[in-house]
Amino acid sequence: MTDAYDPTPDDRFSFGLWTVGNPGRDPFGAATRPVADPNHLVRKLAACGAWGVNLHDDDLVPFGSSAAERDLIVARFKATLVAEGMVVPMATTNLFAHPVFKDGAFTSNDPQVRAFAYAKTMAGIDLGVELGAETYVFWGGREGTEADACRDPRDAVKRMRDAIDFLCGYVKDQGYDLRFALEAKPNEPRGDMYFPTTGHMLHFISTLQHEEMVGVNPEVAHEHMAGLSFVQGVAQAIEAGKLFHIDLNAQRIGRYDQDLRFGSEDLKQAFLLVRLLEGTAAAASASGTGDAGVDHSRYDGPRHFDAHAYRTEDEEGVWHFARGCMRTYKILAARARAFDADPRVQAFTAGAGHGTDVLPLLSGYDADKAAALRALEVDVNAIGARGLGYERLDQLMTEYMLGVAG
Ligand code: GLT
Ligand code: MN
Ligand code: MN
Repeated sequence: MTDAYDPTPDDRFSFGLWTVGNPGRDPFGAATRPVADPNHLVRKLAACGAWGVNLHDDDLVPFGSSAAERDLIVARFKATLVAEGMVVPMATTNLFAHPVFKDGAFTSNDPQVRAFAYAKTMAGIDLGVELGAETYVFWGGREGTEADACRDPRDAVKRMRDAIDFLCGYVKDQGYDLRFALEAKPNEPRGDMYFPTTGHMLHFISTLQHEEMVGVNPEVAHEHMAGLSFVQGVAQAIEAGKLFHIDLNAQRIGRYDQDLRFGSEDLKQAFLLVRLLEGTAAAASASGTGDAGVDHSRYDGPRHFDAHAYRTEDEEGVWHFARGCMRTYKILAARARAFDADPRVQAFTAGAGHGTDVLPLLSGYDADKAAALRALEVDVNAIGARGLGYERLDQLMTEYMLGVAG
C-alpha cells in the first residue's frame, strides 16, 4: 500500500551506513543481526525511498585496508550508488573505535595520536569528496574525560581549534567544496565530553580561523540527554546561519543515547522540530509575532536519520524502522502545514493586541531612542492582567498532532 506519506528522493532523506547497518550490539550483549554489506544497504535504502547514504571512513573501507583494497571497495560502492540513483551528502571519520583513540583523538595528550587523527581525517575527507559529499561531520566520540585531572580542559579546546583550523586549511588547499558540521554530545562514551551542547559548539565556531566553513550538526538524542530543548538549540543554529546538517532520532531525557526511530518519543518536540525545519509558520510569523530580518524559511539541507532499529528486530524490522522514520517526518510536516494554515493559529501569530508602535525604538541604539524609552508610559497593570491564550493555542496544536483538527 502506498500513500502520500511514502518517502521519495525529493524529500532528501538520508541514513548513515552505521544506522541501518547497526547489528544490535550493546554493552551487555552481542549482535542480534548479521553485519550487512554496504552495497546491500544502499540497494535497500533506495527501495525504501531514501535519497542519500552517509558514512564513516571505516564503515565502507575497513580500518587497516591497503590502498588497492580501498580503491576496489570504493569503485564497487560508486557503481552501486549510480545504479541505485543514491547520493552521499555527508561523510565523517571514525575517531572513536580503535584503542589508539581511547583517550581522545584531536584532544589527546599524545601528539602522535593527534597526528594520526589528522592524517586519518584527511584521508576520510578525500574519500567523502570522491563520493560527492558536501558536508563533513565531526563527532568527538572520545574527546572527553573520566579522570578529569589528566588534562586542563582549556588545552582540549585549543587542541580542537588547532585541528579544525588545520583541516579547514587542508580542504581549501585541495580546492574541495566542503563544509564542516560539528556535533555535540554531553556524555557517552566518555564520562564528560568537551563541547557538550550545540550552544558550546556555536561559540567555539566563532573562534575559528575559517568560521564561514564551519557549522553544526545537532542531534535530537544528544540535546535531550542534556535535558535541553532541541528545537531551541536548532533554532539558534539556524538564526546564526550555522545549521549545516541535522541528526534526527528520538530519545527519552535522562537515559543512555537511545538513537530511537524518529518521532517514537516526545512527539510534541518532533512536531515542533519538523514545523521549524519545514518553515510552515514562516508567512505568519514574519508579519506578526516573528521579527522582520529573521530567516523563517525552510531548511534546505538533508534530513538525516542517525537512529537504529530496536535490538529485538531482524532485517525486516530494520526496514520497517527506516520507513517509519521517514513516514513520521512527512506526516508531521503535513500536520504542521495544516496547523499553520488554521486561521485561529494565524490570528494568534499575527500578534493582535501588541503595541507595535514602539518597535522602531527597540533596535539600533541612539540617545534619542534611549530618552524616548525612558519617557514611555507602559500600562504594566493592563498588560500584566491580559491572558495570552497559550492554553488554547497549545491544545489546538495537540489536536492537530492527534489528527482530530484540520
Ligand atoms: C555515532 C554517534 C553519532 C554520530 C556518528 C557520526 S557516529 O554513531 O552516536 O551520533 O553522529 O560520527
Ligand atoms: Mn549523531
Ligand atoms: Mn546519538
